[in-house]
Amino acid sequence: MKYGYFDDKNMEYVITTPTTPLPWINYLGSDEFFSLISNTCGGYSFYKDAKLLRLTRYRYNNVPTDTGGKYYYIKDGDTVWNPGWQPTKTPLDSYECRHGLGYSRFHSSKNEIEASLLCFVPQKDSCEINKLTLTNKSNQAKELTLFSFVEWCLWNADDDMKNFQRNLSTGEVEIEGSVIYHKTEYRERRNHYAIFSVNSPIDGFDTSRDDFLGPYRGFDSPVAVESGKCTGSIASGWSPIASHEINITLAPGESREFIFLLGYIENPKEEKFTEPGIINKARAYDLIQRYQTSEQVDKALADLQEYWQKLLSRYQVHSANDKVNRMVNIWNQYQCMVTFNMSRSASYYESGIGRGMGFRDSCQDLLGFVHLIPERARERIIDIASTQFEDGSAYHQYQPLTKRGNSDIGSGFNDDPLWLIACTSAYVRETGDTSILTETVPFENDWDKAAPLMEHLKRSLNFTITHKGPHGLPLIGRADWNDCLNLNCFSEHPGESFQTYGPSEGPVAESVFIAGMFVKYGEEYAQLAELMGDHDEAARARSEVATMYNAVLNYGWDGEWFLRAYDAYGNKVGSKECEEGQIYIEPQGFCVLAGIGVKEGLAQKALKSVKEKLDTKYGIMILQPAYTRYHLELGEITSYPPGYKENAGIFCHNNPWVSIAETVVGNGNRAFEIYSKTCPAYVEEFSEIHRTEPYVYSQMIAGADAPRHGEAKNSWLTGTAAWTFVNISQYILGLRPTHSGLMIDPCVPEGFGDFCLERYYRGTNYHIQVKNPSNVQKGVKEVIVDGEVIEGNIIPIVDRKDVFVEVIMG
Ligand code: BGC
Ligand code: IFM
Repeated sequence: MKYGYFDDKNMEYVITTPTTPLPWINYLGSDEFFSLISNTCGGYSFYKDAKLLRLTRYRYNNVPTDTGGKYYYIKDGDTVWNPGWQPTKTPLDSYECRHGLGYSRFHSSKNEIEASLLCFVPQKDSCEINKLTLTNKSNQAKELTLFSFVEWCLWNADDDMKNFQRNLSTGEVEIEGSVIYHKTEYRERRNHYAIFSVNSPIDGFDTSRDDFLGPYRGFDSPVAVESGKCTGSIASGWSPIASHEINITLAPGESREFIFLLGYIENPKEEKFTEPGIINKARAYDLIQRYQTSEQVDKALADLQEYWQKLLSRYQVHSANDKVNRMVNIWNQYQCMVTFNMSRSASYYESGIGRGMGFRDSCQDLLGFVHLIPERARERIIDIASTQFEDGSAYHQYQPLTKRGNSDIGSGFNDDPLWLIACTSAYVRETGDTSILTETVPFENDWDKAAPLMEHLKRSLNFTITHKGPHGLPLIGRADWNDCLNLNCFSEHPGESFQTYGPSEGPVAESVFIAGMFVKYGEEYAQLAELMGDHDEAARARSEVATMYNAVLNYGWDGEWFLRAYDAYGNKVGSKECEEGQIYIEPQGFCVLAGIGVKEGLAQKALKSVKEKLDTKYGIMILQPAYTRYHLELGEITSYPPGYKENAGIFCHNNPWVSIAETVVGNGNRAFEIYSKTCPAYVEEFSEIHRTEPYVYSQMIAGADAPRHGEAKNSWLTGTAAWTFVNISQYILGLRPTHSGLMIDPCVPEGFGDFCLERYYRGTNYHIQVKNPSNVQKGVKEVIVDGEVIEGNIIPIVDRKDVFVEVIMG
């Protein structure tokens, strides 16, 4: 069952009922000012950092769900309704929500009044624009009262939820004309404030939540709205809000438009404070002036749409498969941008106050983003590397505003260092910009400890080399990619369970997954060393890779599949010898995509085992059999009920690894089958089971052991976005950036047909036509570049604006 449909022409998902199984959200903003907005106008806004600079309040865990947002109440006689249905939930005569790229639109109607609400964050300004148009479709004049509503968050969203003894006394506002200023904290030299304004005269306002709502009332029944009149309250402590009241008369057929603006204003550091508590409004005036008219707003929206069009044009496919086209050309790339911006900080499943930017997460997000805005990817790599420790290990997370490592969480996830090689390699293959490798980057944000980025990568590599266990496999530390596989949590060092031990000192848990990563990214590191002319270093890395490869073959193979790990006692994890958790997906996917066991015939076996033991109609599960009881020696993974999350859920993130692995062994049918099982455009058909947004990936789908098999959770912020884009764009459609050009090596299902790719790469537009006359799954017979047949399948880098390529598979 569907709750809407894709409008590919407008690059929108159109939701046709407000009662979707879960809130279906969109992200507004792509640089510094962001808003989350649901299909019923729920959500919140923040500047740069969802924890530290939160503009509006949102309550997770609320009942009913998704309460709190930017609301417009329309009072038409005794009827009060909202264009987004919530919070009054007055039944609407019509409703539609269109989530587009960086904007959302609502069209709804009630009693012959039509409302159209457009919400977006313009490109260049730190604000969200809400343009509301009301039209009288009846043949009588209508008297309406419009009320706007936002609830301010007192900036630090974490403190805002906890520190009531202080916060209920700090709130301050100011009103001037139609502009409501939120000034809490201004007097303590924060030098920032927020505004909520409208481009028309107002007939009233409220800034105290209690006065607007009335005692014991919720957002669904504000007393001010019910009585048709704001109270003119000036918030002093408690909970400041901003609400405008506008009385409107609409003649039959008449429309009126209102432009609301929620803005963040920060005075530059060097600017002296005026009197305490007196804000400098000049910047607010300036900002408001830029969005006074419909023309200004329409122009800003058109600029935003053009921006997206241009960005997405960097990779486009035209094939006979509409679902692939839609995901590749629009939604998958869009989600990659959102994950790049948010990492794992703010979604409807990440509260914005918990996790900031993940080291591992951000490195992976970059793999799906780097072709869009390489300059921002470059900056991000430097930021991430700046949090690395001198020994190559890394803070697991950092805060976006301060860009400092999070010492509460610390380090010890032993896969982290290698992801830095992965993203740097992707960046250099995309751009050819080797200058990043010589750029001086601090360790732990301390410029007294700084070294060229290439040295950071070397330390990443060496961290694995110097942290191996008795089987010559990498020590897992606190965990590897699988955060919940905590093999050292039961150790000889109670109370110190999160340390990374050397083999002689204590626990010896080892990870086959990190070994797979080392083989892949060790080779990519060697290529970077070669680019830098350091052939000895490349040879050293390759010899370490060969050693690791052999360690995997000797100690990481279980007979029919790759082992997952050795626990702290040296016992196998993910082996047929185990009672539960006999096979895990991660090493099958990663070892094979790294090329391990392909020539030995083990890769094919491992993939066969995945199909037999882990596959379901909704995707591939992370492990089987699910753990039915808690295992102290395995940690958090066994804390989940069977079928959820890391305990046998379908962890979407590693499905593309297996799909890529299938392309490595040339199995296009299976690679595509895996791709399509979790692909939103396919999953849309059964949205009532899947429940999360059908236009983006979720982190997890409940596995076969779960009562709600097929139900997804944790939509939007997941490495699935980047890895799926890598899979479909680079491996299935097969266009892969290398240091010497674009490799074309598709691996498609039978019957996929011919297709075209448009790719902007290193200053050139490549127009690539792939023909598959013999309907093969893999294999390139001929590549013709601007009329000339070339050797091999790497389309060279040229100094021309356009290059036309014909590729014949066979
Ligand atoms: C959570 C896991 C989650 C992981 C993500 C853990 O603390 O319990 O469920 O997947 O963090 O980093
Ligand atoms: O790898 C992690 C990721 O960093 C955060 N989400 C869960 C994944 C698997 O544990």
